[in-house]
Amino acid sequence: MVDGAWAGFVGPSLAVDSSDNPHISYYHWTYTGTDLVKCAVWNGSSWDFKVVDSAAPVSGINYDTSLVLDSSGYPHISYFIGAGSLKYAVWDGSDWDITTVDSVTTVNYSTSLALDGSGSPHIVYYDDTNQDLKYAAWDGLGWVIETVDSTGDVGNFASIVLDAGGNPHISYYDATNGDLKYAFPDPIEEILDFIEDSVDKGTLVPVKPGKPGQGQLGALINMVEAAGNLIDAELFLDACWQLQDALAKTDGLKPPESAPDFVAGEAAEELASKIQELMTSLGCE
Ligand SMILES: [Ca+2]
Ligand SMILES: [Ca+2]
Repeated sequence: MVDGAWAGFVGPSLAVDSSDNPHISYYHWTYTGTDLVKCAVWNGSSWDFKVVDSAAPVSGINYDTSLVLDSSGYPHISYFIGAGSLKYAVWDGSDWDITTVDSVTTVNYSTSLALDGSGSPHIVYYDDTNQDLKYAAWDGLGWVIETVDSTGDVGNFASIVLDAGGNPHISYYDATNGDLKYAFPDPIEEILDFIEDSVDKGTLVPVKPGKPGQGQLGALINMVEAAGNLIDAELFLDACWQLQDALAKTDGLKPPESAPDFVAGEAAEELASKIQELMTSLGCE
């Protein structure tokens, strides 16, 4: 037994360090009005207990913790506090650094945490006000929060892993349809969204004025969509040719090195680098 004394235990999460010692995060319900988020570590002969957060009131409404160890073996934990805050705690060697990830909505039930190659946290959780699946990532300055799925009651019991490129892959439950679902970022959709947003903001504009310019913008969008269809059909070499074509229209280079560009503006360079990144991930020559 790890911990006891009439405590209720909810939302445990387990990780094992490089010495094969287990670390477990969990809620310790005391039924005295001061409930605890704790982290227990096996030191080789007994359990060490650390209180992560003692501001977890109201036994029973906070549900889940998620624990990951970083390359130094320090625990990172996502968990819920009270009726409306998703928190993220990191052990820095002497103390817990705690930040609030999302406090706008009531968030309850489940969370899952992963660390990317640079040690930055990526967290998925269920927003039970809107019954949505949400995803928060630390970008070095703050939390970038996205709603991954919002159709019906979706997002509970989510689990996240990051692939080698740092992209999130998420499994979760769709309670409206009783389905298990899987979400991952679609780079084609991201590029198309980026084009649409940039055109709306005026940071991406057709090089040619009037109808010819609109036609070229449409052609560029068609190239990206066609590449997406070829990727779906696993015709990666053909997708590479399509993307190469799209890149030549956005790369800021002119003949003889490259085709004339269809679009310009301050977002053009970023668009080109997004296309280039996708080509790299597909292994295009
Ligand atoms: Ca919803
Ligand atoms: Ca060009």
